[in-house]
Amino acid sequence: MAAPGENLKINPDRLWDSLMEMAQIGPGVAGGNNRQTLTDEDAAGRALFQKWCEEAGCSLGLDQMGNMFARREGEDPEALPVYVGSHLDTQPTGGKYDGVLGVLGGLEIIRTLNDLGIKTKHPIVATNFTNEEGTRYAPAMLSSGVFAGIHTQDWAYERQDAEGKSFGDELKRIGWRGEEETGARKMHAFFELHIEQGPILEAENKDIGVVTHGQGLSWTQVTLIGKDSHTGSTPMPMRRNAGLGMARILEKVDEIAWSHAPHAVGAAGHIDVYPNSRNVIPGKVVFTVDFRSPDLSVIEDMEQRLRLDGQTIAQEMGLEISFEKVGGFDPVAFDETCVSAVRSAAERLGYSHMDLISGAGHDACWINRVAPTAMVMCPCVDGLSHNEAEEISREWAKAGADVLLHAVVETAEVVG
Ligand code: HGY
Ligand code: MN
Ligand code: MN
Repeated sequence: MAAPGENLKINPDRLWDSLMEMAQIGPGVAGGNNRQTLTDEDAAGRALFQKWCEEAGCSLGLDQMGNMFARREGEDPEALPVYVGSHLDTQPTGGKYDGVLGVLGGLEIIRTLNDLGIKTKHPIVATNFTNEEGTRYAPAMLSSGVFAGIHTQDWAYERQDAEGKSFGDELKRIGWRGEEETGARKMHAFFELHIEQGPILEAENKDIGVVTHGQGLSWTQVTLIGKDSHTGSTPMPMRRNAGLGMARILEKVDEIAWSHAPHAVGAAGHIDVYPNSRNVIPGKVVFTVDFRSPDLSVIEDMEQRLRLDGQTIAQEMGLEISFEKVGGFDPVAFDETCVSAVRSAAERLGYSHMDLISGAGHDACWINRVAPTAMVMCPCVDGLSHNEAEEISREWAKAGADVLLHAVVETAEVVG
């Protein structure tokens, strides 16, 4: 496939302006975003994305998981499209770029090709996957997971948020449940532009991460049952303190992850304490342990040790313990042809680059099961993400979107 000329570039100001306009929807309290999936804010962000795509001449598709597809026609309507996208939903204290850069980077490609009157053999489809974050509804990457046949749609519809509202009901309530069968679409290839969400690219002074692999993820929800009792009048030997049990288990989680240094990581970000009253010993805690590693055998070892150590601690303290696997995927190796298109684009455009393993999970990790897939990453300041202070430079956004443009256009094959 002929590579595009090095002068083919996106419009960086237009991309940046779109990022800043989208960031106005579902603002956080500290400069970032709280546009959680299937909220009214999510609906508003979707509507803005749809408006922009229609203005760019795209035809819009929507599947039964709310995944959005904005199609720019190719010269060969029978050719499978090249998809390019990510997610618009954010963490409760999320940044302006996580996911959004990939969705609006896809739109910017379509806008740029329109400006230049460039035609491609394969159609190009800008994409927004529902509920990548997995915060309001576990697991993460839920809708790309249904699209790739990992989860059934019925199971996904039954997921409940902390208030007991189901995914299916909320998707319908915000009016973004489509008719298309989820996963019926076939892809020629899929590309996702994403901020690194880690410190490597900035530390190595590289503009572009050529993502060859994605590390695997494991989410185990742990429930500990003790006994609510008075924090003042209950003698220490009589306490069944589920909160203390959790603290001891989380110490073990840290120890287990460190035992597989330097690549493994482990922590708990979700913790519910009941009754969560200042003068009641917690009788119940529910928390989710997030383990990750590029090596599947390391993930399996960490999961096993969590269960063994958790049972020992619970037994010693007279607590009941149960475990539920609530999310996870194996380490991912992306498609070599697509990865090479990313790498050669960075070289052609003169952007510093390095191969990278993605530390975070992404929709691309599931789509990689059903189509040749690769990712482009750009640095973020101090490697910070899932924090309202998440920041990138205009130059990094431009470099990432330029490389994405070249990889997509090369794969979609310019004609005429
Ligand atoms: O959890 C993840 O890695 C992604 O940010 N959802
Ligand atoms: Mn993301
Ligand atoms: Mn995220």
